[in-house]
Amino acid sequence: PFMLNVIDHPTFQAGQANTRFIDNTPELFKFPDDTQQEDKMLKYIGNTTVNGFADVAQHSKKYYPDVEFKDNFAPIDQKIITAKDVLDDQGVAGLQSWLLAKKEVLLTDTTMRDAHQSLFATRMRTKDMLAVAEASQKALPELFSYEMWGGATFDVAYRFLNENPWDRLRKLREAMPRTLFQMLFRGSNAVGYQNYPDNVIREFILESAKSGIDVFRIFDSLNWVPQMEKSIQAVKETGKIAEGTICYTGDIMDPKRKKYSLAYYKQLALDLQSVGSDIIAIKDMAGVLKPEGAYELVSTLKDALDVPVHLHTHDTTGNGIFTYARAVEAGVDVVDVATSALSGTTSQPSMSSLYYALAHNDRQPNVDINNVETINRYWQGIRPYYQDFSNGMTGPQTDIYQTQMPGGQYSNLQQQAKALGLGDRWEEVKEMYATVNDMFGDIIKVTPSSKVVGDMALFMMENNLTPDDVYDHGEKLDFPESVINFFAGNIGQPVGGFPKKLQKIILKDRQALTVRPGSLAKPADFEATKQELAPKVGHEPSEQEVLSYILYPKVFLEYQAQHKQYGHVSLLDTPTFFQGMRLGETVNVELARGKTMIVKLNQISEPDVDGIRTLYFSINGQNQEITVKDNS
Ligand code: 3PY
Ligand code: ZN
Repeated sequence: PFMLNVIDHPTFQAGQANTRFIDNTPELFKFPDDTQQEDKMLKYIGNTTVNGFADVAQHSKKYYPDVEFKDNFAPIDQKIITAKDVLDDQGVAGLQSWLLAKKEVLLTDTTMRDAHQSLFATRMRTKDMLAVAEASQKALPELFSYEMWGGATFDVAYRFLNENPWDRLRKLREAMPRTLFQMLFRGSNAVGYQNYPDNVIREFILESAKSGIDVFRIFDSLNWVPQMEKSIQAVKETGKIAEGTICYTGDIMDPKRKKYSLAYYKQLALDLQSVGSDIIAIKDMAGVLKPEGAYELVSTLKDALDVPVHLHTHDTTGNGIFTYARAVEAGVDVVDVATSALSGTTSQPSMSSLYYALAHNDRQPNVDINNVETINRYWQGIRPYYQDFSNGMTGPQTDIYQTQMPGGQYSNLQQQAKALGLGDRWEEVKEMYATVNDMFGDIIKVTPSSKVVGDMALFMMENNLTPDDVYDHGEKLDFPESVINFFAGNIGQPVGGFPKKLQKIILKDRQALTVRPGSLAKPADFEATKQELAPKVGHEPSEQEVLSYILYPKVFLEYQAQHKQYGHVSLLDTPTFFQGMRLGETVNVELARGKTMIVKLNQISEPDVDGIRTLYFSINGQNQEITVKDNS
């Protein structure tokens, strides 16, 4: 097949194109690389059509939104100074003063990161973000920032979406140059689930800053300041914003729960400020911060700190807006919200709900609510694309106050449970999660410590173990790797130390660390890694590729192999990417500006004796067959 490049052609643009046009204009078909690209794309479509996509049901009809989104927004008014303008022109101190002087509460939009991580297992594709990126910047220039990178998006992009996360950052940056971009960074665990050497943490931050991140929300899964300090220092080298983070758990208003008290959080915030945080974030990852608790905590921090305070919650219990309203009264500077269609339950509270909740309040956010609604209609249109990954939560879950499971973990752990055949025992999994937390001594639960608790809960369920079984016969059990690592001190020291008895059972004869793991880790040798990687990828690896390989060697190489085989599948529309094609259907793939591949699926043969099916396509009107092994 060959590539049709008619859109840019002068004859076509002059409206004189007819069927003869193609025959008379052979120069349009000379794109040797495109042939390869097309073949790869067809292979992907064919394979997905025949064998489906992991965790996606075979739907007889594909869903597309009724109306295509059009960006009709005017350019940003000249009078408006965005937060990004302030940071770029006046630096971090300028931005801090600008924030502190604002009367209204500012907003971070988490739609492109935490919202989809928390609602549908982080599966949102770059294509669906890019379609609305430029419009969002024009529609909502008053927002503080967009959280659109980090957390689980990094590995999920490679692992499940066949996408390069660095490309996502670059493309969004191009589309939204006047918007602060924010990422979630797990301190010494970077965007992974384990500790990395200090020089890897530093390089990752430098490269992310260079590629477009402005605000680094840095947390540690055990609230251990030494684990955040190196990251904060690295951010300071870049002139970007270091948001040191306290992860909230427990209930400061409950006098019986002494471990995580108001005094504890206040001291933690002061410590984070003294190691260089430019903003302090309160990260209520499970959504257990109750309204009065929010009022007390924010009031206390606003009194104690010199830097702005940024609050993050999840709406799992249905109380998110109330919590924010009380935090706003207490003087919080910024809060995290998501577009309505991707808000609520395990995600953030809705941007437009908060806007209306604060009507007649002098701190009501300054946004154009009609624009908020217009952008939301886009997201409403595409949300059904991801239905198969959704956690199925249809209303508030107040049992979260007991289980304390982070919103960002909920749908991911559910997928893990399903994969182990425990899908229909989800309620029990949640109870076991709370039981394991008690066994571990009531720890802060957020990635990766939350994953340790989740892994242990699944392990106990799978093996029908009670806590007593673990205490009585633990020496005979092969505990999950992550659990052993946790008790060995490899992700840090929990508040109040490890429960000694359980630690002994899990570690057996192994010694536990009591110091910061990064202080012992051998620095990565970037040059040697580059040499090692080059033959594996077949080219000289970029800085970004070296970092990705260090963080996720296996995942990264698998992505490379997939990419070699299937090419730029991130260009496919999302329904086709997840569901392939239906007989008789036509799909357009825009390979580059004005270069569209028009794919029609005409027929699929029965499998032959080896299970091979032949798929008959036409590509831009030319017939083409491919064969696919049917794995069913
Ligand atoms: C992450 O680390 O990915 C989180 O969202 C934690 O809440
Ligand atoms: Zn979150």
